[in-house]
Amino acid sequence: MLIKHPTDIKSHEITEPSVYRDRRRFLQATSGAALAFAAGASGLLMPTEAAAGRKLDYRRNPQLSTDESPNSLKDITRYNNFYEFGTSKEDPAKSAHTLQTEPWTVRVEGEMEKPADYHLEDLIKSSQLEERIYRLRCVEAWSMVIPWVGIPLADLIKQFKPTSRAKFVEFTTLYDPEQMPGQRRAVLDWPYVEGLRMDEAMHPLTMLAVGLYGEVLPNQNGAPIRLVVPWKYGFKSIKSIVKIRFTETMPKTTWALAGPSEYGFYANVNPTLDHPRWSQAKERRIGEFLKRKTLMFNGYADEVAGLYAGMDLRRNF
Ligand SMILES: Nc1nc2c(c(=O)[nH]1)N[C@H]1C(S)=C(S)[C@@H](COP(=O)(O)O)O[C@H]1N2
Ligand SMILES: [Mo]
Repeated sequence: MLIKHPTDIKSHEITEPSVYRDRRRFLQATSGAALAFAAGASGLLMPTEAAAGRKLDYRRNPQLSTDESPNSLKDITRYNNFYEFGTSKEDPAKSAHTLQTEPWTVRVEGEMEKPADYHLEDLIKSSQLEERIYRLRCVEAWSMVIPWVGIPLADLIKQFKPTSRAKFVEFTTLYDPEQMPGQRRAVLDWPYVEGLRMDEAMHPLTMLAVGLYGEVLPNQNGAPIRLVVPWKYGFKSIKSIVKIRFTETMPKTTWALAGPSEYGFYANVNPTLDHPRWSQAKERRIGEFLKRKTLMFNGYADEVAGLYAGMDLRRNF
């Protein structure tokens, strides 16, 4: 991302609408089934069992979903940014199988009542899973539409009871060069860190995703739990989270450290503010030929513009 310009689309990335329609029908038939994480909690699953692809029990949230057609499962799982598994878009799909996602523990600490380690299944069980179809706009000027399954981050934060000193939330990805071979190269300052202001983290659109297309997240998409913040550039949506920390001061985030003039803390999608090396005015929807205009806050301005009232977005980029 730091070094490359928007990459060109390859033929295998073209969306196949027929595949998508079949998938929808399949999901309608199965989405009521209570499966997946309940089984994990009862101890029936061996730690080595591949989790990706297990069906999730969730309810749709059409109010918070775009009615644009989602990209194909193929696009979403074969064109990824996940530098822990390599810097090219094809690397994560090839290499992320070495990540062990069960069992998985998330450390929650910092400015809060009772710092603790949480089993992933317990975090998931504490809230109703929802499907929300969101646009994802990468800072590299491509975009996708993805049907996530996850939990509102606000639900969890309320349970964690942060103190009044908590102004930001910091997220950290697993650091384990054995499982994440990309971490053996110093392309970024590992582990990957991201952060949100508390009001951004509490916004109803912000979610922690544990699935997509109705099934447990594929490793390359950030299994077993990743952030999704649809009005910000894709790099804010940190994958494979092992730590959530409430802080008083603004977290030092990986991309802002790597290139402070190119990537800011806020990283709100903004077509009027170009990246120093390329325009942000347009984007290529993966699977489409012609570019489309990028929308302010990735099209979520009605919902989120108020968070930044009175702020200079050219300075706070
Ligand atoms: N840990 C980690 N999280 C990450 C990244 C990464 O390299 N490492 N890449 C980011 C970028 S640049 C994008 S665009 C999105 C891509 O998410 P997707 O592959 O699920 O579409 O993940 C983000 N989260
Ligand atoms: Mo990105």
